[in-house]
Amino acid sequence: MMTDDIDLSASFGSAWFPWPVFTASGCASSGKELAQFFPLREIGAVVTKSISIKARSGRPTPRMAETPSGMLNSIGLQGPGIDSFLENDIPWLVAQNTRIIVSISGETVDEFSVLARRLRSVRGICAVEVNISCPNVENRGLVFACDPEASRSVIEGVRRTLGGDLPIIAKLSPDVTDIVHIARGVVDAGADGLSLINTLLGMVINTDTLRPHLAGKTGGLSGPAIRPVAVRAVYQVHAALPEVPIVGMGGVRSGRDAFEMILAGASAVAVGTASFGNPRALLDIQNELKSLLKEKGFSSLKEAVGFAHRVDRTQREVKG
Ligand code: RRO
Repeated sequence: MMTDDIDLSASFGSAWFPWPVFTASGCASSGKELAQFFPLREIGAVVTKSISIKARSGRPTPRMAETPSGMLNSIGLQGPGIDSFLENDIPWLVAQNTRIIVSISGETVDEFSVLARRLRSVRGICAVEVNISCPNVENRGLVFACDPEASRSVIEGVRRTLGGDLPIIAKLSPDVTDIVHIARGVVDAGADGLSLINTLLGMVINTDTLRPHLAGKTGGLSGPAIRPVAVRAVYQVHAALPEVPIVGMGGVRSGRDAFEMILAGASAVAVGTASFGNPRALLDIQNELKSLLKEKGFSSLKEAVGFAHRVDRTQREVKG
């Protein structure tokens, strides 16, 4: 259990989180499995698997492939659909006394708004993550986050639907030429924060069968292999939009990795792939991050956010 002698809290719009480590959407479903290993209230938030309007069985198998320092997934938005999610998952999560960020995914701008409308009056939700960057869709035209106009339209629609009720965190793709341009657009459209980054589009070919390993052919690359890409994205976006809070994610598996994200400009960190190997990874990372912050002389996490951008680093350079 963490003590509160150092302020590790993070805010996204009107949502406040006492701890900075969140589940990465898709890697912990609605948290039931992780709850066997630690109380979910001890992490910052559970970010749910992106939910669609209708139940989806996802892509055909195989849906996973190992890669050097990472993995590919081709899940294809498997999930129960919003009705069942609101009936079963949300009440369970509320009972865990944790903070809930609901991730939503639609195939059209309208579908995102429909999902937002369903969430508007649900008690116990802190924020909505708008996943406009799933790589495992029918065609690249559906990856809204690869197109500045499409990204804006989705966020504008969700903002209009939600009014001022719930903070919006837009989840972006690294598979773009200029992520800062996309980030600016969604912030202008009403996003309160950003989740950086979703997985990178990748592929593995099986040299025995001579065919793509994944039934869906391509998949999303996650794990330590993508961490430098994530750190770069967080750094670039924080440099351009220093007031916009970022959930940094991509290959974080230690407190030191999380610290790197914070120094790049993240206000919170999400952990996904690492929890497959170590279900307690989120808590371990949170505890290690806290120790590192103290060791480097920070009295709060906020003080360290974006520290790598500062030119007057002399004091801590002496310490570290
Ligand atoms: O379900 C998925 O295949 C998936 C999603 Br929605 C996403 O946002 N990112 C990813 O790697 N996989």
